[in-house]
Amino acid sequence: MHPQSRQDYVSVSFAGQGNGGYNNSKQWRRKSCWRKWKQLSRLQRSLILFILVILFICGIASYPVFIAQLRGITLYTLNILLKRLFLCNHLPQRKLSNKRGPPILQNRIQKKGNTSDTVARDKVVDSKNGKKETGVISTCCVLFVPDASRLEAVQEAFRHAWKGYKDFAWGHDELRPVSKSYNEWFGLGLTLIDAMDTMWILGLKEEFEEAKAWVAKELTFDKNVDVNLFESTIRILGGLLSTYHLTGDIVFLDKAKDIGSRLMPAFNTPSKIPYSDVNIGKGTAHPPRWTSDSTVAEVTSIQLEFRELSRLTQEPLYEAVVAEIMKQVHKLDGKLDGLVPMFINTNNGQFTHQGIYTLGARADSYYEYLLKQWIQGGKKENQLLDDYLQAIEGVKKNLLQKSSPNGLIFVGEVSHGQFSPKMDHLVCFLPGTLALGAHNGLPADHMDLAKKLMKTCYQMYVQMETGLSPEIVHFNMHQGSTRDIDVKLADRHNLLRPETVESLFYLYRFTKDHKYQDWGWEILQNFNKYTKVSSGGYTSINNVRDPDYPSPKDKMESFFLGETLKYLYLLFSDEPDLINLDKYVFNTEAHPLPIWPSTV
Ligand code: DMJ
Repeated sequence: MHPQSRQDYVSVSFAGQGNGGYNNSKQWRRKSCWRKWKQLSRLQRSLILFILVILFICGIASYPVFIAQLRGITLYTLNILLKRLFLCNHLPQRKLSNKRGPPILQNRIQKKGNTSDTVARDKVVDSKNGKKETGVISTCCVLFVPDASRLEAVQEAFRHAWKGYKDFAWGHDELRPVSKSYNEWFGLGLTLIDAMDTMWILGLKEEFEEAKAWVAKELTFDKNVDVNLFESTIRILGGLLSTYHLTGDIVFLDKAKDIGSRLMPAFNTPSKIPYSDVNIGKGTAHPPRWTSDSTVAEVTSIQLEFRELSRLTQEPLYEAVVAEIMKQVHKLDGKLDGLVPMFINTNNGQFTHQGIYTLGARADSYYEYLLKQWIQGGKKENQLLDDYLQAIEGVKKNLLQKSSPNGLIFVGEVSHGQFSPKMDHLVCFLPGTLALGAHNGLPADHMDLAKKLMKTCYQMYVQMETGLSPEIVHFNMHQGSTRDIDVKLADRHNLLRPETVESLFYLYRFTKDHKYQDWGWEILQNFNKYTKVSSGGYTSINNVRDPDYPSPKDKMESFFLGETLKYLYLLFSDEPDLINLDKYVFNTEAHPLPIWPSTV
């Protein structure tokens, strides 16, 4: 702990002191109070002031009209004041004034600040040569003042995204916000279904009702279309099941049963490892045209949804087909200390293209679903837990490294025995998953690692000119590097992905460390700054390194509404029962499914 410096105190003065002349008892009492106050120790005075300020805030917070007028500015100012008064031991290192506040304040502050950056970020300024170097600064321990404006900012972002979808892409899969049109992938209203439970969680009743009416009246799966088994399971089946659980409305369960049964032909393969694609109208399935392989993450990340469908329908077949995959993968040769290759053959059930091990694309959610199935089933399925624990040891042994110069811990890849310091943004699901495991009784060092990786994922945003992460980064490991993170030209895009804010949500839930909320707040502001399209919607961008022209890709992925905004809202909420993590487990598309009640 650093001693508090003088500048961290606010001097309080009282009018009328020492004027003398009055001698009534009121005066005397006032003087005697003042004498008593002065006799108190500094700590006692601070404590009393602290309590008074808290009472003041509670008073304001319970007065809705007042709060509505002062929201954003008052709470922000009080927050800073409180932090300065009591808890900011690292304050001198950190430019608090550049970090927080509603946009209106943020703009003012940035104009005053000495940085030309348009985005608030943690930077170390080397005062000797005046050069800016990016680095990691310990974050100030903050006192949290409930900030309703952050929750409202997420609702506002959702409404803006929804407006674009409603105006230009209603009932279609994805919004193309720049061209004010839409993109069809499966032709099943993907964005709308993915977003239903988000609207419910955000309390957007009107929007929810109009979407529900569409599901009830317009949504049909009786269509001659090829859908990807994994994507339609996590987004459509998962979305319908979770919305059913949150609302109790049977229409969602009926639709879930319908799509679930139409996906079943995918499992009719020689090996029982499912094909990637199903025609839900014809009842046929097939692998991609160029191969008979399926992706390992895809076939091992449909289990939460099919298991839940079995539980709800009392039809064991759904669970049986996905359990068979886990059983086979558990026994397969070709793993590296519990780490799996990226492809599996649907004819012989063996891993193919062996030798590449990653926690990124094509393998990521295999690890996530080992842990989450174990949690969903009441922590009884030891094989799933063993595979998860072994895999995390495999990550530590083979994939974990430190960057130079700032020593960021990152998860790289192994390709045919060679380590590559490449990390996908997708890997940023891992801090959250590790934290969830630790919360469920797994080793405490999983939480330590979660925190380190969380910092790295945040740095993947902070160190970019837009404050938004690219799709893939490469870490520098050699001594003498001047920066930790490099981005290749082809990897500079941002698809509005959720993984970092997802992990921030878990880390905040379990640690209550407000820096995670502040990090998420910065990210939301940068999404607003660089990806918001004025006529409605948000767009993926091609270049996170060019704040002047991030180059819109003209596509709003359904997971921006299904996951990114949902996790941001939950991150800013201090209500542990808003999706209680001891009662629900999120599927890999952020759709909460119930943890099964114990039958013992
Ligand atoms: C989502 O569809 C899911 O989170 C999936 O697990 C990974 N890819 C996207 C989001 O990035």
